[in-house]
Amino acid sequence: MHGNIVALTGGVGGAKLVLGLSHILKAEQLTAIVNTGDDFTHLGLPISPDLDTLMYTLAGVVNPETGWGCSDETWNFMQALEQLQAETWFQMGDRDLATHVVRAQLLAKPATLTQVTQTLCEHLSIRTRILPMSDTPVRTQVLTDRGRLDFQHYFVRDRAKPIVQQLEYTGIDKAAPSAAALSALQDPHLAGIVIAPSNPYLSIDPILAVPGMRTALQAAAAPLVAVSPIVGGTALKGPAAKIMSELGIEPSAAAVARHYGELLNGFIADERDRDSVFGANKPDLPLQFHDTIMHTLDDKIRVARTTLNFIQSIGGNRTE
Ligand code: FO1
Repeated sequence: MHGNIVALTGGVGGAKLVLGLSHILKAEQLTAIVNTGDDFTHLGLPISPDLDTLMYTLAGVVNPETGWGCSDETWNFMQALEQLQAETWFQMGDRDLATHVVRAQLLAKPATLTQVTQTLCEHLSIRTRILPMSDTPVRTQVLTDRGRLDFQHYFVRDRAKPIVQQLEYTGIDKAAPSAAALSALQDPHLAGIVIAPSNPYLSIDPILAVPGMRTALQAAAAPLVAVSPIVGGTALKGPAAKIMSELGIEPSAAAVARHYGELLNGFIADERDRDSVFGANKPDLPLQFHDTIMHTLDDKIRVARTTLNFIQSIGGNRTE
C-alpha cells in the first residue's frame, strides 16, 4: 500500500521512528540516511554512534535504558582500560567494541563506510537499508564558551554542559552524498521523505549541509515531512532545547518547522503543542498533531503509521 520511504535520522530518537517504520514497510521499501557528523576516532577505533544506534535498534540488541550501545553488555574492556589508565569517558561495552574493531578492519581493506555498514547490517540480519550520509568524513565541531570541542567531547565527555555558540561541520566542503543515498532519493517509486525526530542542529543539519543533499531532497518526486523532536517546549531526550535557547531560538515545535523551512511539505507536531505553540503562528503548510512520545514498540509503530498516512494524504496518488 505504501511506496518507498527515505528517513533522515540521527541517534536515539530517530531510530525509534525508523524501527516503527520497519514494522509497517517491507524491508526493501525503507532506507535510512544517517548522520555521520558524530563519528570520531577513539582509542584508534572508528566509531559511528548514529549508525550503530540504528543498527542495534533494528537488530533488537540495543540497550533499552540508554538507547545506544548493546543490551546484555559486559564491561571487561572498560575495566582493563581503567587499569591501564587510558581514557574511559566514552563507554564501550565488550559487544559494542567488536563492532568498532570489525568496522576498522573492513575500512582498512579498503572499503567505503557505506560498504562496511552494509556488511555489518548483513551480519546483524538487518534488511532495512542503512546508509551513511556521506562516505567522506564530516566531523561536527561545537564552538562553546569553553572553546572549540569535537562533538563527542562536547556531548559525552562534557555532558553537553558547555554553552553552544556555533556548530561547524569540518570536512563538509569536500563531502558529497553517498551514491546509495542519492540513488534512494532519485528512486521513481519514492513515496515520501521523513525527517525523524532527531536533534535538528546536531543530527539533521549535518545531513542537510552535505553539498548536493538539499538539491537532491528538493528534486525528489515525493513529499518531505518532519516529525518534531520538541514536545511541549522541551526535548524528550538530549540537549536540543538547551542548544536552541543558547543559539537564541525559542525551543518550540514551531521553531523546528521554521528551521526546516521550504524543505517541508508537511510537519507533525505533538498534540501537546496544538494550542500553545501554533495558535497564532501556524506555518503555511499541512500540519498534523499526534502523540509523538515513543516509549513502547506500539508507540513507535503508531507514530510511524501516522507519518505514513500523513505523507499519503499530502502526496495523493504519488504514494500508491
Ligand atoms: N553516549 C553517552 O552519553 N555516553 C557514552 O559513554 C556513550 C558511548 C557510546 C559508545 C558507542 C556508541 O555507538 C554510542 C555511544 N554513546 C554514548 C552515544 C552517543 O555518542 C550519542 O548518543 C550520539 O552521538 C548522539 O546521537
